[in-house]
Amino acid sequence: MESEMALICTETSAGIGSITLNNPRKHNALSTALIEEICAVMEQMRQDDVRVVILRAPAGAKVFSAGHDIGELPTNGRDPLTYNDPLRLLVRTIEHFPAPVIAMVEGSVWGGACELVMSCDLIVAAEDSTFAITPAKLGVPYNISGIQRFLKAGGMTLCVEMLFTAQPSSARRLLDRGIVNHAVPRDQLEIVTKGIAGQIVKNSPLVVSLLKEELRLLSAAHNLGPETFERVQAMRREIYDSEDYQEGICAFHEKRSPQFRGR
Ligand code: YXS
Repeated sequence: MESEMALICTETSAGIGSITLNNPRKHNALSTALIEEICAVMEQMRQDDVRVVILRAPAGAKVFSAGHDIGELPTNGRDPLTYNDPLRLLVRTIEHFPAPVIAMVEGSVWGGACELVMSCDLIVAAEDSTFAITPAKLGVPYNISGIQRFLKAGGMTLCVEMLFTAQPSSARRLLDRGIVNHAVPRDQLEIVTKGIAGQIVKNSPLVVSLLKEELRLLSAAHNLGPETFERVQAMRREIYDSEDYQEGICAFHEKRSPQFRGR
């Protein structure tokens, strides 16, 4: 069964649900509208007892997703990445979905879309795809649970370099670091992904769902104490109240490099 919403395409067949990001005009930027469509269709797939979900971009996509919709980042002194930010709701929806979600990645992945992909249970990537975590380039004070997710997926060494440089890393490098499950030629991407999905669908959905929740709970790193959390939030507030944050977003819209002044 196929259906077409404004910003995504979906299909469900033989227990496998497929969600294709389809807003090429904005390179699948993770706008509130696009995220609401994904969450709505995942709720339907949950009710339909779908046993695996594949999250993908159209075949041949140059950009998998350009990340958070920069036009939706608030510039009036509000926290740009609060608990109820749409992207945060989406990564929690994926992590709490009662069946595995596989990110089938081709093209370039930017910013919050890297967190989206890393919140999935498995990642099958085209070997020429790239991943760039960009808060430092845009002046965005990324939120704690997002950094924890990157750290859990990639480990400190790679995270430090990807976060501090904001430069793209290859799927092959992420494969070497165990972030990506498979890095394959583009023309193998769909067959490898659907092969894995097909193996999962044959297994007990109750056990697979239990395993997913057990793994999520056991892998959750230790949580910060309240005082530490508040201290980091105060540090983040200084940044989203800063001139540099305004400059990062303004520079993107003016299509120029930002001139950060550290204030
Ligand atoms: O100028 P028009 O109206 O045609 O629109 C352009 C871009 O402004 C728009 N667009 C976006 N709009 C909102 N949010 C975005 N993330 C975004 N990315 C792109 O799409 C139209 C075509 O883009 P254009 O002309 O740049 O295409 P291109 O082929 O030359 O370059 C493709 C990209 C993806 C390399 C380029 O668009 C780009 O660098 N996009 C921004 C990638 C990025 O830094 N994303 C991080 C978003 S912020 C985020 O995720 C977190 C908050 S954080 O930064 O903390 O990680």
